[in-house]
Amino acid sequence: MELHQVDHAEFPEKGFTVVRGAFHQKELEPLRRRLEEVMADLPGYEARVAEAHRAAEEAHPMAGAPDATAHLVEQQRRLPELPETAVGPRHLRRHNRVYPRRREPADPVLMRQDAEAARAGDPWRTFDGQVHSLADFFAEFREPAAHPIVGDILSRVLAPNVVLWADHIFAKGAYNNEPPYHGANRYHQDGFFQFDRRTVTCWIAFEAVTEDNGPFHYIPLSAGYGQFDFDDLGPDGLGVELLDQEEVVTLEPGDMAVHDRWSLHATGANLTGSARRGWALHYTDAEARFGEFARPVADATKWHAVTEAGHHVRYGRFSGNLTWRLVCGTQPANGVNMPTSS
Ligand SMILES: O=C(O)CCC(=O)C(=O)O
Repeated sequence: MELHQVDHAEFPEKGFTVVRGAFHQKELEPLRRRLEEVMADLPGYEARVAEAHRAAEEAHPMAGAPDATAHLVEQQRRLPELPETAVGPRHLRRHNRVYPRRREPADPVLMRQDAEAARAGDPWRTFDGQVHSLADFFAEFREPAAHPIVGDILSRVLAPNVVLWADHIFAKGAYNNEPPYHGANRYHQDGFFQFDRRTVTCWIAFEAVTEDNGPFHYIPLSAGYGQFDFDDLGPDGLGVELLDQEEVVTLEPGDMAVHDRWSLHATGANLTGSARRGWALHYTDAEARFGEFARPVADATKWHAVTEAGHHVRYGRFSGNLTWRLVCGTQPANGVNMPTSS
């Protein structure tokens, strides 16, 4: 396994790249401060987001809509009971999921001591999870989401006209050992089946991402694989011949990892005593249509609506951010932000 410094000229071949030093430490300071406030009352913030989504869902009911994620939730629920096997020396597998193996086993004593110490101090140290839709609620996040450096890379690797449709923080607490992958995040493709055009994710590091605290693992597109159903890698999973081509990417604070929706990626566990956080921003081509395009269904746009207020409702549930903001180019006359005629 080698560490690579990649370059965006390689994006079409590899499906990922890193923009080194995309943001200065000073530029990230207002975001960090806002995050501390959000974390000081996370339930309050989550209730605010849920209320905004509920209001949009109630205004646009979709009676009889199927639950498009039920099968994934069910698979996830059963996973911890299923046996774990090795795939080569550095990966493990449970059922149809494959993930990086921890380099060292979790130490329960260390974890307990740290959790006790953290309770009175930094809440991020004990938080494994996500915080959603910050760009909807805070200018500190809205502005960098559409920063010229972000628009520049997206116009080169995605499309001339691009919208931000979702954003969230991914956090791994100190010594994280979250089941069912022991603190790792399993190999998956972002997929985003709700678009008929490409999407790209930008992930901005708040802390240095090292080999020890949850680095990205990418399998370049050029390794040769198809499209999966998100993290369902099928009965054969990923073989060692693909996993041997994995590249481990580390980041400095302010670096931005960028990947395509069909790039297979995972992250490792956090073996250190400090939190590791990144801000993931999901962008799509503003000319995309909103529907069920990457899975074969008879009527791809059934159960998908863009309301007059510009909210996106999918299978009766709110989808992505409240506002799908244009970050580069111009808003096309058709495409993903155009209200659905009813
Ligand atoms: O931060 C992580 O652990 C996962 C990030 C990820 O999978 C993504 O941004 O697509």
